[in-house]
Amino acid sequence: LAQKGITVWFTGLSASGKSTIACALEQHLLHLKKFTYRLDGDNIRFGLNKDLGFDEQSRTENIRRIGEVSKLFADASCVTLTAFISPYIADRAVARELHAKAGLAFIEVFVDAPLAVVEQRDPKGLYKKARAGEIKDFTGISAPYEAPVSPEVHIKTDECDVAEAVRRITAYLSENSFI
Ligand code: GGZ
Repeated sequence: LAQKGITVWFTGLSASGKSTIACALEQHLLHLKKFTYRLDGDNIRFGLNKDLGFDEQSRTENIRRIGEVSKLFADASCVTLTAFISPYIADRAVARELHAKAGLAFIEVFVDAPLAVVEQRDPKGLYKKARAGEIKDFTGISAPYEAPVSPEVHIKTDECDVAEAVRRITAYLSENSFI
């Protein structure tokens, strides 16, 4: 019997490492010959969701659509990886509920890096701009980030490198027979 699809839902601040870990996990899964696909800002915010900004309503709609799309991919037997800040608990709960109703597993991975650390990294200079008031509604600075209360996997990126993060997520998935 073919294995069911799942969604591995990454959440965390900008520059926390969501995309990096999701990319590395995708490579690992491809190596294992798994059908996998990664949804991120590059293929969603520049396409399907290019009409959306970063105010609270737009983020909720962003996450609602990503929840629907990831459910469809999972329904098509895909190991679907999503890498979006997804700052609101309620919005992530909607995505989770959508999967539950379809009988599909939803694995929330909290990519947990302290604000001081991501602000220090600031790979695109966005935190600096947000502090200067040049970007409004910036997560962690002028917009909220609601951390998950009981994520399936909790990665503290200042204590765990990318390879270790991939091992931890993969271990969770195989221990629960999701891959
Ligand atoms: C947060 C912003 C903002 C604001 C632009 N707040 O580090 P990045 O650049 O590449 O990733 C961030 C990305 C966040 O988009 P998401 O779709 O993941 O956000 S959400 O789930 O909250 O809808 C950042 C960039 O877009 N960016 N403006 N104001 N991040």
